[in-house]
Amino acid sequence: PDEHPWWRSAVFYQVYPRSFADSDGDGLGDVRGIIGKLDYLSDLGVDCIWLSPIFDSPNKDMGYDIRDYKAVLPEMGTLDDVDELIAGCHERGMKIIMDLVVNHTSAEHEWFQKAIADPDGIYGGYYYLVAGTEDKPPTNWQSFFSGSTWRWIPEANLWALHLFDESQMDLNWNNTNVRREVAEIVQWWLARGIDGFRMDVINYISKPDYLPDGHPYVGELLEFTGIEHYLYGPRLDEFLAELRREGFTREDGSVAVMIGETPGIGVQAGRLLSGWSRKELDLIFNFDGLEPPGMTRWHDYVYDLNYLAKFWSNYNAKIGEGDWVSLFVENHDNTRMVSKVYPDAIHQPRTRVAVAKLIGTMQLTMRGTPFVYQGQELGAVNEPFDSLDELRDIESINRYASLREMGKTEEEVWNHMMVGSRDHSRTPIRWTEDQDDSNAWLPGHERTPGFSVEAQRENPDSVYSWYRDLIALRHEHTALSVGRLEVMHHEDDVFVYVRRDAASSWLVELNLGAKPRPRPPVRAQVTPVIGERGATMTPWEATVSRIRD
Ligand code: ISL
Repeated sequence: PDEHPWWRSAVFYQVYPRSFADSDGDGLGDVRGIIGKLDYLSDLGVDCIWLSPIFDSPNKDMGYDIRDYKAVLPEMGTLDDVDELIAGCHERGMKIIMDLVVNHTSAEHEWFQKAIADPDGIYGGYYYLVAGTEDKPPTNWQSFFSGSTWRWIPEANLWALHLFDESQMDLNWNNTNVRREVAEIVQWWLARGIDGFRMDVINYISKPDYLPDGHPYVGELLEFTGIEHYLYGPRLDEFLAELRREGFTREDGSVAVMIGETPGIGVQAGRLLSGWSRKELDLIFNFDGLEPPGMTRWHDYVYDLNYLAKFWSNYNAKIGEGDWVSLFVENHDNTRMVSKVYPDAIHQPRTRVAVAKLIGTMQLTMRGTPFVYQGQELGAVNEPFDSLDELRDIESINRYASLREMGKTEEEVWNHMMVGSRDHSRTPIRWTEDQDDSNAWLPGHERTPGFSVEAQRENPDSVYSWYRDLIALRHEHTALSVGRLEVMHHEDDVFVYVRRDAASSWLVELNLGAKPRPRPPVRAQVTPVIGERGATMTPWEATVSRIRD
């Protein structure tokens, strides 16, 4: 293989466009807003932007329900704006990838509209349309966003499959036309200069032709009845390899980066999907680091960073030369890690800063490719929402309704929402101290002084400055990105490791807890470069030091 393809040492940054930057003040972030912040991203040290969907969409699932893959949502901009955005990234030496959401389309996509108008025609084969009667869905499958995976389409007298919301219709990848269309969409965007894609729930695309019931026990275990039929479907490897060849390969033979969002895929299955010799994906997102075993995003518990330390170091120990790890702690589907680790962070700005720096340090000095989610570099915390009518996410709204139907009290369900709602990480980025978001599509109330971009850029002790300095250090010294990882010590919240290559060696010392701890002795001579290094490790301390051999 390529010794180290560019994406191994890159720092990715996820932009959630509707909440990133709003250039025209209409309450919705837009493409011109992002263009206006490219210098910000470049100063931070971002190598590649991942743009959550900006395509034409009815926005039932905030753009993860695409109506037209080759058009931009008018409120977000135009294709010309996107061309300018791509050029702006490339001018600054950054790359940019988009979100490929092709497990499903919006029900408003013309393919689906044509399919239900003429189920026997070409487009009828694009989806899972099953004949039957309205009282009996074809299988017992449960959708991710509550209720059955089957929607009754009265005008066609058919059932249609949706693993997510009832407005997100699953494409039938066994159909060759579907696969050809997807490859063509990818080629079309590559021709515009896009450097690759993050591929939404891509491990779910292969399903059997005939869909059987899900096993009730499997459903109970994983919460989603039926999942064993598509979590790693029969033709998944074939479809990914084909898409790599037909879609992602450019005329000159180079391949645009393919990053799979792969919920439920563990370390070894992940290697089958992304090991270099497999010629399928380049990287996968393994979600097991976000919650310890037995926990989900909806459980109310305090996240222990020792778990993440073990998860990332064990992950590296289990893989081979042709495999690589993606390092992420947040995205637009998860609550803020600072709040998971320290729930009262919103009221304790100093601890909030320390915890945010600690998390960032582990993510940016561990072996793997970091994906920073917008706001992480500002120490963003969960949003103190007041009531249900402030929430926008379809998953939360559906879940709220179904838990109320099951007899839970309003208070119970609201507390549950405040634990796991995806809206926590979707409020607008605060660029200035006095920014007025009152007309935003999802307004935030969190207004702690000193946490806006404006304030943090001027403050050398801010979370922002810490991220910027760390990323710069990582760029300067390849030991910190692609170098070896040696765990020296992990006990009583103290996690110490070395990153090393032929050019330099680094010591990372982390106190993953709220108590001061003695610093484990180090034999080599070390000079702290990021953070301070006293005899005792302060609560939540993070230090990166150069080792002089
Ligand atoms: O929703 C889940 C469980 O509650 C997740 O496991 C889910 O499968 C995963 O987060 C998928 O997310 C992606 O696809 C969704 C979209 O809503 C998310 O925003 C996107 O990241 C459907 O397109």
